Amino acid sequence: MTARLITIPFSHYCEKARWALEIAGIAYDEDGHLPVFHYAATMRAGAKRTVPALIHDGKVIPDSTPIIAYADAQRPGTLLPSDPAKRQEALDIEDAFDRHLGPATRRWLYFQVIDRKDLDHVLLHGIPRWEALALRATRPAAIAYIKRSLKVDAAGAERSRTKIDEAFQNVGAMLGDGRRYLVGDQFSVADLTFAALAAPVLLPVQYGAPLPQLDAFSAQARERIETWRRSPPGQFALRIYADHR
Ligand SMILES: N[C@@H](CCC(=O)N[C@@H](CS)C(=O)NCC(=O)O)C(=O)O
Repeated sequence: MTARLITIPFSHYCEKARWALEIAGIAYDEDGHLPVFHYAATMRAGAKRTVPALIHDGKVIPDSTPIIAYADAQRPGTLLPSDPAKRQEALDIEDAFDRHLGPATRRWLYFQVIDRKDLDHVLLHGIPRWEALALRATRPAAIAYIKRSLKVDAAGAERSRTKIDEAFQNVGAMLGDGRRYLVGDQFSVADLTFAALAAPVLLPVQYGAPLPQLDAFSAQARERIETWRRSPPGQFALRIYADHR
């Protein structure tokens, strides 16, 4: 039966899940919502507050990490290495990106674009029409809530920039030996997670939902994005997108 993936369409954790389901060949319908509006869908499904959440064959699978494990179980070896040591290494790398890189790229991007009404097409893609209409009235309160809860301010964006640089340095060090993939000699959850969670600052064209275009950013932010894109880890993530998305 077709699965249902509850998302905030532009969310990079949701991108992780979409990508994994597509690689594993699990057919799904995306049930996209605006931030905060998504609570009704996740609560109703009995998932956590956060998205993505997958509903399939009567099972509720919250969080991108179990969703990836679930996807791999349908087609073993496509996302998780079959060798136990390599599998653990890939899962540890995924966990580190989930905890550090994901929040940092999200906050950095939000800081650049959250007040930009001209970028509403990014927010409004793939959500119910009533939520788009409701956003007109709730926008100031919703933006204030996101800024407060995710610490979206200049100091937070600068801390996030440092964290992104650190994650890129770590990946750069791993790639220094000439490897083509982060773990072993084939694509795994580690590569997918790095590419998806770095996507908000690399803007790959293959991303599974609209992202702002490079020319929508300030000159300073554009320069940052171009620096990240040119770096070996940025090039690596863009290649992973081009070859595997
Ligand atoms: N560990 C979770 C993190 C997901 C996450 O942070 N999702 C955000 C959207 S990017 C969310 O649902 N935030 C709503 C909230 O925290 O209330 C995963 O990997 O799925």
